[in-house]
Amino acid sequence: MRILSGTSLPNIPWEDKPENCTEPIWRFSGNPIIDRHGNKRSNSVFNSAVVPFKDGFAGVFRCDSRSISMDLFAGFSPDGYHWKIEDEPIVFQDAPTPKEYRYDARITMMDGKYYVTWCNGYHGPTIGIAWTEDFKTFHQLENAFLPFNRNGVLFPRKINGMYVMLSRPSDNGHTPFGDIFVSQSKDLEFWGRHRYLFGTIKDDCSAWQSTKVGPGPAPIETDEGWLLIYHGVITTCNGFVYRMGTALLDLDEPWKVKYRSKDYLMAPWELYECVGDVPNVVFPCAALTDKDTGRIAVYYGCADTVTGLAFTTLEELVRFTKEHAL
Ligand code: BMA
Repeated sequence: MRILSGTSLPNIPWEDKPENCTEPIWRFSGNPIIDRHGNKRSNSVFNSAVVPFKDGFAGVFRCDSRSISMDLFAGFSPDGYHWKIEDEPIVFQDAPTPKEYRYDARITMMDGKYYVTWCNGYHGPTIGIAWTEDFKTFHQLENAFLPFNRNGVLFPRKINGMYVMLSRPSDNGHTPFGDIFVSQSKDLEFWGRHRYLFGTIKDDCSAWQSTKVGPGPAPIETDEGWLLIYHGVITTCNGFVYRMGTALLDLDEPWKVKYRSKDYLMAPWELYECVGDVPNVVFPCAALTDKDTGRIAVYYGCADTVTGLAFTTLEELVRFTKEHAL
């Protein structure tokens, strides 16, 4: 079992699995790694993306302000645990549409550039795309889709000559539905060949993903297929509850699902995941990988308030996905 994309990352944040742990993924003992006071005016820091950058790490962070506006901020870290987030939001160059709100970034490394995708306000939520080489200057491209759409996530390489992106068409509110689609583009501007990937499971064989599902971090290329970590939502008498699941997709035709988890991978169990501005949310947006060891570090938003880190391996996730498949 091997990770095919990405690089060696000997400095990946890591803690060994605790001896008494029987889960396929385990939380960093120092969680949350970023509290709500991540920068000068932040009310909360969550649903953020990080990547290896130079000798350390860089990221694009969702910091909701104390007036409760949503925007994206660059941040840097020497070790992946301690983050310095800028106080001023990212200014996107050549933005094709006026700035409204921005949230829930993902970052994909491709052809020496870092591509950022996020939920971009334009008469409702849609998918914004930009690229940067230094996390200082960001060049914005056209929005990928018509509103309403959320959770735009790029694959880390072209597939059969095409850029490929996952997304989740939505509504202009708190969307009580949602299936994942795969779209293709020759130039990162015009998107088409939309294919259905997978949707909700309505019966109680997998009720944690009965309301909506959405892609998380950029898919990880492995010799078992594209490994996708995603979020699944159920509607309860207390509102939505967000959990994580996994799937393995065909490498050449990534709209074909090989396996998809029936049980959830991770659920809001810890206090900082259950108590916050939006209770009971774990929302994965980034995964660092080390090609040599198969180690994976997942960054996820906790209760729409703080940022958590969890550890797993390729072997754990593939075994989990296959053994607990639908
Ligand atoms: C979604 C987005 C996410 C958020 C989630 C739970 O619609 O707003 O940013 O984490 O709801 O509140």
